[in-house]
Amino acid sequence: MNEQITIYGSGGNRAARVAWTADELGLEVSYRHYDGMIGSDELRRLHPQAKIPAMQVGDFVLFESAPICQHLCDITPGQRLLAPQGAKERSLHNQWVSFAQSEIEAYLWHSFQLGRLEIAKTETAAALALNRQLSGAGLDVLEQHLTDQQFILGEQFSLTDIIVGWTTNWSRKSGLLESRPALQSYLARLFDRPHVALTW
Ligand SMILES: N[C@@H](CCC(=O)N[C@@H](CS)C(=O)NCC(=O)O)C(=O)O
Repeated sequence: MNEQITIYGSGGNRAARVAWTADELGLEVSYRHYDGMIGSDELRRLHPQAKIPAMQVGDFVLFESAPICQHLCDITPGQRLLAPQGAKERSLHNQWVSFAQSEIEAYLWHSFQLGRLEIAKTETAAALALNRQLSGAGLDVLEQHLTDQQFILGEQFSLTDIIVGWTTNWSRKSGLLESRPALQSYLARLFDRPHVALTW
């Protein structure tokens, strides 16, 4: 691979998914991040909402953390993180990524946004409680799924764990894993990996 891969964003946010994927793949990428980058005109040229992460390779631009990670796997010969297009495992990967983002992460994100509002906590309490309940229902599915297997797709670590693991870790930070021991053990396994980019 001869074209420089530039990732916009770094740290424990969703850019961590991309950094972790690149490290697992042994890919050399460069990172661009500075105070004020989110929302900037420079970033808006890559991402219509000027959010992170985004990726640029020559004149090819991609945003959304999961597709960026998937692209990095797809362009890496011999990689073992993600099954090829058309394989059943690839569709299962898509299923769990979609599930984690829509049934768990969306509610965590909404609660985070409510926390940013300058209105009294009492005014957001009902919405926060509903978000806890709905994200909890998604987490219960993951908890059950991981009761008798090590990783999301079975016994082998995969890209699915990088993406869903990030959501699981945010759930932990949001106090949602206290009664979910299988997910706590799952996170411990992820934190044991040498390239882990999740933050405690
Ligand atoms: N679904 C997007 C979410 C992107 C996103 O919301 N990124 C956050 C950082 S984790 C961001 O840039 N937020 C800026 C803001 O909220 O103003 C992805 O997975 O990449």
